[in-house]
Amino acid sequence: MATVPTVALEERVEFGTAAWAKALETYLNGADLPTDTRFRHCVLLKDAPKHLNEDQDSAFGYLIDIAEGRVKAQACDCDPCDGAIILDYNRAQLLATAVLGSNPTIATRKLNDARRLAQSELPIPFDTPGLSAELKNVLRDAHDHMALRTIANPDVVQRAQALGLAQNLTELDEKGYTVVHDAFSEEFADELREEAHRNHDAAPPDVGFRATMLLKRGALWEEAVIHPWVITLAEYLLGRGCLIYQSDSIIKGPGLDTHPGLHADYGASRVAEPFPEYCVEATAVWAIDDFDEPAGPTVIVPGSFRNRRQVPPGTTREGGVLIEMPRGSIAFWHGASWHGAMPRQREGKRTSLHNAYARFFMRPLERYDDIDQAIVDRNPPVFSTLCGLDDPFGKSGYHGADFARMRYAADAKYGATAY
Ligand SMILES: O=C(O)CCC(=O)C(=O)O
Ligand SMILES: [Fe+2]
Repeated sequence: MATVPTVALEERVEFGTAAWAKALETYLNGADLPTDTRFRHCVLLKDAPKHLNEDQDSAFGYLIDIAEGRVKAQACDCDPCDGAIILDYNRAQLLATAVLGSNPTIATRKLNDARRLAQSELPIPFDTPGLSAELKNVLRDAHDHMALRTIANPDVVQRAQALGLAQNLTELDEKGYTVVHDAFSEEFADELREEAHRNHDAAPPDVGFRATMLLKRGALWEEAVIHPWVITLAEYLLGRGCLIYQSDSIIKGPGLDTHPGLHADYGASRVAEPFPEYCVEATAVWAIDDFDEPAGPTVIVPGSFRNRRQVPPGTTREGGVLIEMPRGSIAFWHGASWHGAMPRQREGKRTSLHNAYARFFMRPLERYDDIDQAIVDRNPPVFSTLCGLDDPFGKSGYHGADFARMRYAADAKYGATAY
């Protein structure tokens, strides 16, 4: 039986919509607010996707108004609006979909990370100066309650453009790979590195250079797999509803040659040739340590995804381009691309995280449909989708398919390819 998340599919909402405001209002009305609480937070969201704001000349937004024991959360209709906060829709949703959790240090880092990816000092209601401790706590819990229900803007191209990823989409179209820089903080890199080395050190001898099945091995890998820039690139190539195909780390010590020759990541799935014109699998590689030449970086043949076939045996790395990138960068490639990695030529170790994603009808290498419910329940909806819990596969009963999930997948346009 596949794991069933606590938040039902019907409870999911798009950020800033009337349904989103209603869910927030319901939550706040059930919360324990001091009777004399007064709070007003009005947000106008610029550049919302067209399906939410047909009238692109006006901003779209929401209002949280708590006064005399009544809570209103609704579409913002105050015009002109005194003191409205004006935010970019797609950037603000990076925070709206970030579940901060109960550990204050991690919550602060997550908040900072969302702000860094948004390239904006996004205000958040619970940080409004002068709030009572009670109100702050209620608003903080309300934030996570909503983040657990909020889906990312389904208009992937509009989302990518607003997040500053347009050039990355062009590179994926033209070369089959791209690199996003400053994609994660030094602090997060340190946490990932420490945990990766702990996993590798705890492994039996001679198991190789990989640690796999990471989504069942700690919260920081969960956080990494839903990186909003990476998810945007993945959904661009693979369509909405894409799955995690494999989540693993690699630690490469001096002289180690992990990937001699070239390969395509389609290999494990034995995708029939010619490969489909659309992409079925794509890989993100996180440089947790620098990927410079002596570190043994990835090497890739630009445009090789257009060959639409496996790499002929014996093909060498000659003519490939090194993906050199500083720690904190993430490379992302179309899984039909011909690539390998150079041997490490100096002391020390290259630590990397490899998150591969696949179109929703593919069979992933790693199985997560039986993942602990507590793991799914502490993450936003995209995590459940990645684990394969939102689609109908493997969920038929004796009296038919899981039609609710089949409908959800159709309504959410799973598999539709933007490029
Ligand atoms: O470690 C590398 O640089 C390349 C690894 C690889 O081929 C992959 O993650 O698909
Ligand atoms: Fe590969």
